[in-house]
Amino acid sequence: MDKIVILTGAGISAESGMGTFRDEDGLWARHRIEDVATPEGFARDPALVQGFYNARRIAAAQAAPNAAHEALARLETKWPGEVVIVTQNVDSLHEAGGSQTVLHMHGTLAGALCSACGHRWTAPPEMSVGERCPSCNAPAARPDVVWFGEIPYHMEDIYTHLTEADIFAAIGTSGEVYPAAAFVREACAQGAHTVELNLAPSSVVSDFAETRFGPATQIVPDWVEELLQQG
Ligand code: BV8
Ligand code: ZN
Repeated sequence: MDKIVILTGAGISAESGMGTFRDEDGLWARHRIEDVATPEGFARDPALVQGFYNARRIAAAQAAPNAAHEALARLETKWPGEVVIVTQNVDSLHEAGGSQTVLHMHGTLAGALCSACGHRWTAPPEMSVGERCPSCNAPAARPDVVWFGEIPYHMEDIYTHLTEADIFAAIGTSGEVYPAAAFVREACAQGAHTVELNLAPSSVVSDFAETRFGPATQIVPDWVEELLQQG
């Protein structure tokens, strides 16, 4: 039975009130990427970076999954084949919407990581500068997110899923960040049918066989219902 692999980005969480990155009022409009989403930026100004992630962690904890998250959970439950979500998002809205198989390639706001010993634990709502690691006690705690220049998580599993995909969909992502933006080419090279569901054409829209434009809370449930009708 057909395997469906779905890449999601900030756009799927936009209607849950979460900021996107590159839309005009997006997160990056207020911060330079280099200052808040790189290891160098964290070393330079840990208070700015912890503050940036604390604000997003608190906002994410108060956000609710939207009809697009819930439609993907319905697809996973009702589709006879495997459904895998690979998300660039660091919020937990896919899980809150009922999805079981979610790979967070850029990490999660809910996670904390010790840069001294590699220990991982559930982050407090707000992390402070010099937060101590519960395992080695070093003042080396950081958000467990993947910054620019760092290796994304689950890459081996993701490439395996891409080789096995019969359908590859990208939802709510601008196709600006690699290696995620190149997943469609991997899937296409393996014969998958590729579809982009987005508010506006992404930077890699020409790599997709099919495109559907509109707000995710409208076009994702429609797409899922059509798939489930086909069976
Ligand atoms: C790596 C951290 C090596 C957590 C993030 C030059 C050329 C090419 C690549 C590079 C280069 N120089 C450097 C690189 C590599 C670099 C990169 O890609 N840079 C870019 C800027 C050029 N990448 C890396 O460093 C990555 N690591 O490459 O390691 C490697 C390579 C291969 C294999 C192994 C190792 C690490 C990248 C991770 C960076 N961390 N986040 C956090 O703070 O969140 S990236 C950040 O951007 C978020 O994770 C976010 O998810 C991600 C992508 O953004 P989008 O999700 O797409 O969001 P965006 O705002 O851009 O777009 C929103 C879209 O939604 C829009 O299209 C909009 O139209 C749409 N939308 C809006 N509203 C709605 C909607 N759609 C539907 N409905 C709506 N209502
Ligand atoms: Zn430690």
